[in-house]
Amino acid sequence: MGIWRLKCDNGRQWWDLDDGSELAPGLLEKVNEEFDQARVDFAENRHEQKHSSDRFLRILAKHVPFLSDGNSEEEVGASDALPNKTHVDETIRKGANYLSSLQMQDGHIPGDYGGPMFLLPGLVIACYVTGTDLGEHRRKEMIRYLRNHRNEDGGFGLHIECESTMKGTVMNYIAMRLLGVESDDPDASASRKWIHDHGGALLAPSWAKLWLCVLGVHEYDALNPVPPENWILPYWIPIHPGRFWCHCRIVYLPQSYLYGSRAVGPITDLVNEIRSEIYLEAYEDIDWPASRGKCCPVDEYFHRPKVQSLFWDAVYWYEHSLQFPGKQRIRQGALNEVIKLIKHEDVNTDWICIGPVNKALNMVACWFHDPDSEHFKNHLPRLLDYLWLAEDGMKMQGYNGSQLWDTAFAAQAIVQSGMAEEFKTFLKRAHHFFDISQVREDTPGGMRYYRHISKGAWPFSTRDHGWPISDCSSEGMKGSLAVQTLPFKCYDNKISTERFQDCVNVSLSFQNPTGGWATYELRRGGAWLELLNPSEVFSDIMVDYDYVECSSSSVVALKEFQKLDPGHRKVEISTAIAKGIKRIKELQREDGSWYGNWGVCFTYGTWFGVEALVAVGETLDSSSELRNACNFLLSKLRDDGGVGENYLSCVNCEWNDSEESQIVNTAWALLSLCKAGWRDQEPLERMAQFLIRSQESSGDWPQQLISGVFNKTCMITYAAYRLVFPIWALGCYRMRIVSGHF
Ligand code: LAN
Repeated sequence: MGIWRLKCDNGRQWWDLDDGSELAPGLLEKVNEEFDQARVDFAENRHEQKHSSDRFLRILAKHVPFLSDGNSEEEVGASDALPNKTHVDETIRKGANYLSSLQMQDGHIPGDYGGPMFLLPGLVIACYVTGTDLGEHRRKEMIRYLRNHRNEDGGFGLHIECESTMKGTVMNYIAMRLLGVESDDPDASASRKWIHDHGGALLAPSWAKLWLCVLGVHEYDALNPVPPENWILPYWIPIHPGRFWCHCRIVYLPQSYLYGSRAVGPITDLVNEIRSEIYLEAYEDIDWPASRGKCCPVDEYFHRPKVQSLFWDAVYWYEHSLQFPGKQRIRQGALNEVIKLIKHEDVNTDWICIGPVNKALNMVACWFHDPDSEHFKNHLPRLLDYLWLAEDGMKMQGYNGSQLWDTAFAAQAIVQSGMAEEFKTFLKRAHHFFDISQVREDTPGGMRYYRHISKGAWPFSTRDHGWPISDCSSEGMKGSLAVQTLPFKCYDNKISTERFQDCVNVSLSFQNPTGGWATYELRRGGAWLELLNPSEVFSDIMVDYDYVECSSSSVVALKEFQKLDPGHRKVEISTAIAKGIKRIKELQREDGSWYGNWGVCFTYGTWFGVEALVAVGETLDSSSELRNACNFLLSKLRDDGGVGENYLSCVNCEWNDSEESQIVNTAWALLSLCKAGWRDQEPLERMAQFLIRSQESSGDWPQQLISGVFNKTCMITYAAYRLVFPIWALGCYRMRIVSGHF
């Protein structure tokens, strides 16, 4: 018997099974007993509470502290009691102590970043095809995860809270089978039945079909082509993939390699069995070309417009019917270019890759290119960076973690509560993490590899990953500045003004001519490109749009920077801020809210909108936008003092009430109202009471509904939000009271 431990190295985090030999006698058994109890509790309740609560992390934090000198804070004695009797201080203190107990050696806050249900199968297929063995202990936990997240109707959704879809079900059925679940196992039988009842795997969406082809359970003739030749078109052509949103282009990059070389893994007995299991007809009798472009209606969020179908007809004709001398040579040239781009991405992310989808695809593409190469082998250790263990099993995360993002929020939350002095050890460690995570160089080759500059940026996860993001850079800068400008010294290594200037340089370079900020790059193409969005299940993936979150973080960070170094690029920064605010106001909806693109949903977007307006000095008296935003939030307040929306807000782009009030939504709303300076204390006090009441005795808050999203349809877990945002909101509420605001 071993013990699962969370390991960490400069932001890199991974779960491993240890022998636990250094632990006190009996501890290993105790921890494993608690793990088992957490597993049983989850499994028993899995159809009601689909979200795991990171209980393994809690159990470890309690029994085997992550820091060798312990994670507890030095006691400084209680600060002055507040004028009202709300226990605000106590709640914050307990929450922040619990938060400190989670902090890792390098200063980052770890947490579950799972949620999407289409990622683990990609990794499982990649491992199967390439003959990679991640070990029995991981295989077992992955099967547990799949069994736990099968819906009652037998299928799997796109994410943990989603109703069953063909994509989710086919991919996860195959994953189960490859991991060793027999075809007559009850879970496997139930999901196979779902597939059959809904028309069979011929109706799987396009990204799933590509994986099926690689595994050898689907035929490439049935795909809309993904020709690698796109990559050797001149860049001025508007459909050059270098113009697409980085995630989109970088997913289609390895896809085009696999498609262009018709890569198929070894056809084993198991592959033959799967062939016979997932279709309504015998594999040999299927008319593959006739199924091209078909998709199960339950999966279809984005309905393919006619113009796109015509486009695919033309490309299919090029691929299959047009013959001319040199066609093969062009293909080979394109494949060479594509593998060069894939390797550039691998090397410059230290083989982490920008995200989970291209991680698995790149790995498999490199294996087909040269299975014995060092380059391929370098992919293997980095697989572990994506795997997270919790009581629901082992999952593949949406990124290699959310380390920088969560830590930057956590630091700001504590500083803004006015209780920084009590938590200076925590803040000092967090600052260390900011220091080591800033990206210090541009990627070599720059635009030759379609890469924007990155020197000075902060990433979402770790420096090794290194892709710059507008709002992560800004939150990284805000977090660092918040700690570094405290009235007492709270850092070992000061981040120099030049390094902040580098960050400002990236930030300014990210601003679109519209005045808004997108995610990783400037917007490089027209919104009309969305007509060619080939993925049936995701929306808004073709180009990088202006987002309220990215724009707001950027504006606020620039404003903060001005306080540090007012003379630096003074006019440029002021102009950027003014244009940014204008754009943020354009993005506001009539009802006063902002749509949240990366969090669920309107409470999230509105929090960012409000932060930006407040940062530039707008007030409730001067700004109708701010008043409207506050009125919107207050209109959602319920009798219990909470606010709550569920993920359908993101999908339908309109407010959708959750059954229960949500801690995270309430925290965003309270935070916004406090920042905006709302003067009537009564509703704020009710919200604060809701948060205080909801806290658990450990200091943590319960995990409720999923709170992150991407591309409108897929939800993603932010485990730290349930802890960081109540602390932050109560902290700001506290400061309102302390400053006699009400
Ligand atoms: C993320 C995670 C972080 C997120 C924020 C920084 C919170 C946001 O403000 C900007 C967008 C960003 C960087 C973001 C974009 C989309 C990502 C990368 C993800 C949600 C994590 C996973 C997702 C990625 C696209 C998943 C793979 C799926 C595809 C459709 C390619």
